[in-house]
Amino acid sequence: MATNLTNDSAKPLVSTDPATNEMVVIANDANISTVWDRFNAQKPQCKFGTEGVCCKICHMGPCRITPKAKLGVCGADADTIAARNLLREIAAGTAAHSDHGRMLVRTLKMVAQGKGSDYEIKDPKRLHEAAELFEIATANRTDLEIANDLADFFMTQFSWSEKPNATLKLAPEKRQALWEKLEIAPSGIDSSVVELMHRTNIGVDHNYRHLIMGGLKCSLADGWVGSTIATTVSDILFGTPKPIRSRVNLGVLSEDKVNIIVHGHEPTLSEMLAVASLDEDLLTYARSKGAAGINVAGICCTANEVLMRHGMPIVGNFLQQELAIMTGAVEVMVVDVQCVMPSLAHVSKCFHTELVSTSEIAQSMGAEQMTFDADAGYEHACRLIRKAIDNFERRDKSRVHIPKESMEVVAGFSNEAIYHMLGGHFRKSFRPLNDAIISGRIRGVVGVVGCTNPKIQSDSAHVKLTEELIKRNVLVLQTGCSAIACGKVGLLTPEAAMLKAGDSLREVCEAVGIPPVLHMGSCVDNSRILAAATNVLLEGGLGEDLSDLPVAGAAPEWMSEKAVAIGNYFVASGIFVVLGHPLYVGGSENVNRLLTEEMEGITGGKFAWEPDPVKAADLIMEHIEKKRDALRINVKTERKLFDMKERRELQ
Ligand code: NFS
Repeated sequence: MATNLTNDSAKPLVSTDPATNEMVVIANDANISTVWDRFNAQKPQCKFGTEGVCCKICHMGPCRITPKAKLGVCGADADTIAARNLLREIAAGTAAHSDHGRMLVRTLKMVAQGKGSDYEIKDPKRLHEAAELFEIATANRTDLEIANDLADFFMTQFSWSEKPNATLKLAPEKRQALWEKLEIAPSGIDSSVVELMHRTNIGVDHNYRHLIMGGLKCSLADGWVGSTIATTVSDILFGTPKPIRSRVNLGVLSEDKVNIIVHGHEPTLSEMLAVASLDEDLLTYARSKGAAGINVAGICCTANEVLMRHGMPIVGNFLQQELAIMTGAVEVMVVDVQCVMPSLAHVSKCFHTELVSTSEIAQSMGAEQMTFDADAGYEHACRLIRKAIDNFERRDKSRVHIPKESMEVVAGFSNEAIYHMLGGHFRKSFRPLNDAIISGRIRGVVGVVGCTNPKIQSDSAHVKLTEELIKRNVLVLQTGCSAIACGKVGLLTPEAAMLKAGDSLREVCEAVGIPPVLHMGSCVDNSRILAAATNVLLEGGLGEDLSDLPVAGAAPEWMSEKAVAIGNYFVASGIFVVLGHPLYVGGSENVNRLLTEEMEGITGGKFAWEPDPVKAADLIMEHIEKKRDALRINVKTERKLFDMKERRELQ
């Protein structure tokens, strides 16, 4: 039952995206509840939870810290409780990204063993580069032999080892040394997650500082290990992304084609669906049922994966998943893991949409379970498409309502693609970018990433912050739902973004041939942002460690535990991170101070909480200019105003 709906004129709009707002009205009229209704029904949200001082780690509780009861039953204070709660979020986020990575390694292994014949090594160059990096023999060996060893090697990165994780060596040497000195270099992904679960158990680690450092260690196992592995293996199996054009927003759904939405995170099945949607037999079958074709489009990070590699359109970001079904034009929604709302089953029952759950570890009540078998990936994809075609006849045309909005985007800026665009095709080089940063034409580089969240007007902060940054001559790197938000307003078309960029950023972008906002992929692809920062550093002239760089990260509308892990691995990597709303640590002054102030003296990175995107941009610029000053690249030159004669001479 829909209650307290927004989008009547008296209430603020739920989003800055007109397509989203339009669909919320449709939901209201149809009396179908949305994420915003449920959010309103939850108000006021629990203050103890928000402040991180509710503890239910043991069954003497639950305990809540108040001015009257400053200790939990066991004696834990607000610092211990807030830190422990944060660590458990980091563990969950790390587990999610890394298990996604593990699934991909399993697929790589399968391919290497000659099973899963529908998959192949799409990017042998990336395979060889990765193998050489990790000292796997390549000479006189087939790609499959190399892939087999690489898969085995990646698998070893999950369990505990006496040595730090091998992929940490992708970080700058000085950073690796700092991690070792701080004793936060992880030595296994699974073991790091287990260690956090152990340390936060009743009666184990009680020192909030020690706990937080433990959290950073686990987060590094996410960013520099699990997510890095996920990105690398995806590139090897499915191809390293190159710039590609497509469209984004609900308007990409088709009135006359069979619409199939892929939603979730693992690209293994969606890759096959993208390929199978071009199958002539299936297209003929679709036509025989009165459809004009087959339209596969995505939501959340699966969308980013198939966008970057196949140019498949994106239906929307996290908060648009229910609305997509409410268009009445979706035959099948295929879901796997992460960011899939349990409410989808209910919404799909109100329409003809079939919700199909495909992961062996994730089921939805009310969804049909068709567990994906990568060994027969293509056949599985064909079965799903046939199911969608059969369902097309059940579509009630009178209930179809597809908003017209869809925007052109260019995505697919992997580091390899950026190298290529910077002219470093023959010699890998980030030189033009570094020169632009050193000369001040580009002030710095900022990753704007993360989710959408009903606590914030959807898309508004992503778009505003990105616009503010490019206006101030900052190059923006994007992933996840943030990239989708900016895509919807045209910020991912180089042409439109150029118009909004500051003069000197625009000139550089035009000269080197990159747009001012670069879509780098899904959320596990935040590992690409770490790699980009490392590439800039290695190119020289901008310091010796990531913490020296004029860079920052921001997640203005985040909501997931995965975002918590990401924020922490950026901070552990020496990067300043601005979140649009705080982590659940406000109830502990000490933990809050450690994360937002003292951490800068420890890792070189720290957090700030700032809901106002313009103020967030101010904070980021202040940080960037501080770093530029420290690098002594902020040589102040008198600004000279030229008269016409001088201008002509210049030209
Ligand atoms: Ni990231 Fe990608 Fe989106 Fe947030 Fe969810 S889809 S993994 S967690 S909501 S950005």
